[in-house]
Amino acid sequence: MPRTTRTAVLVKPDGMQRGLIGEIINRFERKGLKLVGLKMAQLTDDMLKSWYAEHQDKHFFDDLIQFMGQMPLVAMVWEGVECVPVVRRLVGTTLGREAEAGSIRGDFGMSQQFNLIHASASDEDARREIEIVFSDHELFSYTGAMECVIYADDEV
Ligand code: FUP
Repeated sequence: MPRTTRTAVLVKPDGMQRGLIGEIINRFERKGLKLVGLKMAQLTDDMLKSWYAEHQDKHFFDDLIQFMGQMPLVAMVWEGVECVPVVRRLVGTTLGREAEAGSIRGDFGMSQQFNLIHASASDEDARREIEIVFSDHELFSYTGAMECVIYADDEV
């Protein structure tokens, strides 16, 4: 049976400056995903180094940390059945100019670094990333009024 999971999303500095917060939230809402956490926050170097730990030896690491920490971001947690891969498909592949048309990066981006949005790559990454930015009391569980028409009974 498919599992209901959560994923972490950041609207990055370029996405903030491009005015894409509403567009991004709208796409996830239309898809049928549930927003369970939302905040604006400026991430510290320590938070970002932990967030991007897998890239610490890459040539772009320092630039990435500097870029992501330069201004407040919008951080979100979305929930749904197999949420991590669903959101990754809506976001599109890393390089904007090659990302699939219809995806967020495919529709709005041209760049690799300025790729507008982050979405967790795995359930394990999602748990780790959510903990970096959100406390337990900032995450919510509730029943959405439309869930009965978004999922069949045997899907949740
Ligand atoms: P993604 O999972 O699609 O967000 O991308 P990655 O985890 O591969 O990369 C994390 C971030 O590092 C990207 F969003 C952009 C940045 N990056 C660069 O700036 N240069 C590179 O060559 C690769 C990634």
